[in-house]
Amino acid sequence: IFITRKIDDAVIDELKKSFDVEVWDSEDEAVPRDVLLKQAKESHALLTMLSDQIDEELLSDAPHLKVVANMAVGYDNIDVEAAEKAGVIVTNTPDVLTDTTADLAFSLILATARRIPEAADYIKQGEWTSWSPYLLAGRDVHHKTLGIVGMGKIGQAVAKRAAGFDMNILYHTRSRKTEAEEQFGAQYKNLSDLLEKADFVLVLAPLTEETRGMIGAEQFKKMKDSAIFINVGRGPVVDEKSLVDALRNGDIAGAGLDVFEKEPISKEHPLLSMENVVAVPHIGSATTETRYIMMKLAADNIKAVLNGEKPLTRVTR
Ligand code: 8YV
Repeated sequence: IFITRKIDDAVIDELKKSFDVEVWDSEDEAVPRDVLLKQAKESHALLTMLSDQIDEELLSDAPHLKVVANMAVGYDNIDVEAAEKAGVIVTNTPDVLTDTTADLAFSLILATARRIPEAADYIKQGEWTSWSPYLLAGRDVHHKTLGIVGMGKIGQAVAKRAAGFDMNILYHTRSRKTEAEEQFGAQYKNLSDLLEKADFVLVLAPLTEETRGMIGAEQFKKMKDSAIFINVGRGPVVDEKSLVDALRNGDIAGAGLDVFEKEPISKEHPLLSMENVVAVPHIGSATTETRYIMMKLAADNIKAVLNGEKPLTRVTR
């Protein structure tokens, strides 16, 4: 088994009881491509991260490979069709990160609307020397309209949170989610209607051929100029240049971003110097509790496949 990042020792030790395990011994540096290719050639299983590209080139020269266990719910880094052809099982980590990621999405809504990072900075810089009525005045979240684009499990968990804030919830997704309609009063809308009506537009869609570039100049133009745009799905679902333009032109009021077209985003990127942007480095599922459960689930998937059992959370097309 090759693990492409240093993960929790307890998870590694558990695997070591039954298998030969090698770990790319870095917490913050992705495994270099040549090392990954070499390991794929020799391994029966790979425990991978979003930063590892599992493509045709790798899969065509991995004669022993049986399973790729991605430590993420998304798997846009993996060519699932090529894996299927190569007889390699792909697994992901759904469900275990749903609430954690929904918490982060809602935090970004609140942080952006109430200008929390700006306000925290203001006080730490010693700028709070007097009071004024509109000092760091933000926008209300409660009773506003939230439009969720991509209503999977995380979207529905955000809807639950939004209902607690008395928000009006709209959603757009591939198939109707009647449970969310019944439980949280969410209303299904076509994308255009949702964009026109929402005070907060939250993108949670996965990256697929259909969703790539789904939110661009035309979509930002449809949003209210008071709208706050949040992306906790995947960067390339949004045309980032159009997002920058929309923020510069005042087509929208602000943005809260956990994901970017290119990650890590460069320090010079215009989004990072905008006052009305709250940016965080893809930390949707990053709590110690949830990351441990994700590692464990990825390892358990590998264990199952190598023991000839059914994986717990297999990705199917
Ligand atoms: C990951 C994610 O943070 O699960 C996903 O699809 O985007 C995140 O949970 C992460 O990048 C770990 O690979």
